[in-house]
Parts: sequence; C-alpha cells; structure tokens
Amino acid sequence: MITISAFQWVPEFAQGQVRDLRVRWALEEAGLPYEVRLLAYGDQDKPDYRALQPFGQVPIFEEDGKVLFESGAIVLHIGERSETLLPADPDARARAVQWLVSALNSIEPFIMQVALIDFMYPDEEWAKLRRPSAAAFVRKRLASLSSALGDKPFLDGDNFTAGDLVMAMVLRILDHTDIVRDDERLSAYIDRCTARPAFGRALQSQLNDFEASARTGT
Ligand SMILES: N[C@@H](CCC(=O)N[C@@H](CS)C(=O)NCC(=O)O)C(=O)O
Repeated sequence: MITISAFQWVPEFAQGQVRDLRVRWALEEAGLPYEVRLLAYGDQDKPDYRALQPFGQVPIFEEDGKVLFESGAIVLHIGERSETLLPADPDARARAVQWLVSALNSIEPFIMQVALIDFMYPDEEWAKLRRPSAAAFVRKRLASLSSALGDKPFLDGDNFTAGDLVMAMVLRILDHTDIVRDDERLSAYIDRCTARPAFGRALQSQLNDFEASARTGT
C-alpha cells in the first residue's frame, strides 16, 4: 500500500495548497489507492521523519519500504504507472517532464517570492518595497507561459499530463491575488485542469483530513 505524508492541520490560507495535494491528485489520476501519514505539529522535525525527508517537509511517498521526497519527483514516479500523467510515446513523455520541471523551476520560485511576502511577511518594510517588482516579474513570466499555451487546452496540446498537473498547482498558489487570474487564458487553463474529477477527490481528501483533525482536536 502507498502511504503519503501530510500535515494534520495548517492555517486556513494554506488549506488546499499544501504540496501533498499534488501527490494526492497524481494518485487519483493513476487510480492508485493510498493511505495518509498525518504529521502533528513538530513531527516533521523528529529524527525518524528527518531520516525520510531531510528538510522536514511534506509530502513523502512510501511503498514497500521505498521512500521518495520532493513532490515533483513523486508525481513523476506515480506517472510511471499512468499513461495519462506520462504518455507512452517517448517524445510526448519527454515534453510532459519538461513542463513539470518548468513549473517547478521557471515559474514556482518567482510565484513563491510573492506568496511568501503576502503570507509570511506582509507587514515588513522590505516586503512592501519588494512586492511590486516581484509581482511584475511574475506577470512577465506568466505572459510567456500564456503565449506558449496559446489556444491549446493543455501545455502539450489536447492531452492533460503530469506537466499540467504541477503547473496548475503552481499557478493556484497565487489565487489570493489577480496576478494569474488577470490572464484569461491561464485562468481558464487552471479551471480546465482543476475541473478534473481526480483533482476534486484529491482536494476533498486533503480538506477532510484538516476537518477531522479540527473536529477531534488532534
Ligand atoms: N520542494 C518541496 C517543497 C515541499 C514544501 O515546501 N512543503 C511544505 C508544505 S507545502 C512544508 O512541508 N513546509 C514545512 C517546512 O518547509 O518546514 C516539494 O515540492 O516537495
């Protein structure tokens, strides 16, 4: 049985954003059942968890004694069992990996600069000074992404892949702002990706875990 890690509870702004959602979504797309190892506050810093995830982050993926960390690596690993996520055609597969890496490497770091300012440092003077240029850079990068998407439904054409899964998750990080949603093409793209039933099930399962923990006070 596959087990993934997730936080038992996070503040409301992070609910629906925690990175185990990428893995839950990939597992739902692949039709693979899984269990969740819920971490209470502080568990991520305990030696037994650090031995599995050196940075004390979620998610990890465990199966048959094998462990992986990094959501991108985990989605690719799950993709080996799903032709939706990683197409059988070698060229299409390489392009799916390309888009997944571009989401994590060319888009997410810049989106996270804005997200960190908004959620972690909103009242800091340096953050107020930095935010406009950080947001402007993201808009510039998104304009390039939007042109690359063009009129296609998904980044590689007609078919959703692991690249779209991770890209949509990365773009959603700024849903508390208009930065991504101002681009109608990208906004429709996020909606198209997240309208997939597998995303709905994944999101609900993450939210259910938070709700259960809030209800039981654990
Ligand atoms: N690059 C990592 C990032 C994982 C990550 O940032 N996880 C957050 C939750 S969304 C976390 O565990 N934060 C706690 C921490 O960094 O101490 C991945 O994609 O798996």
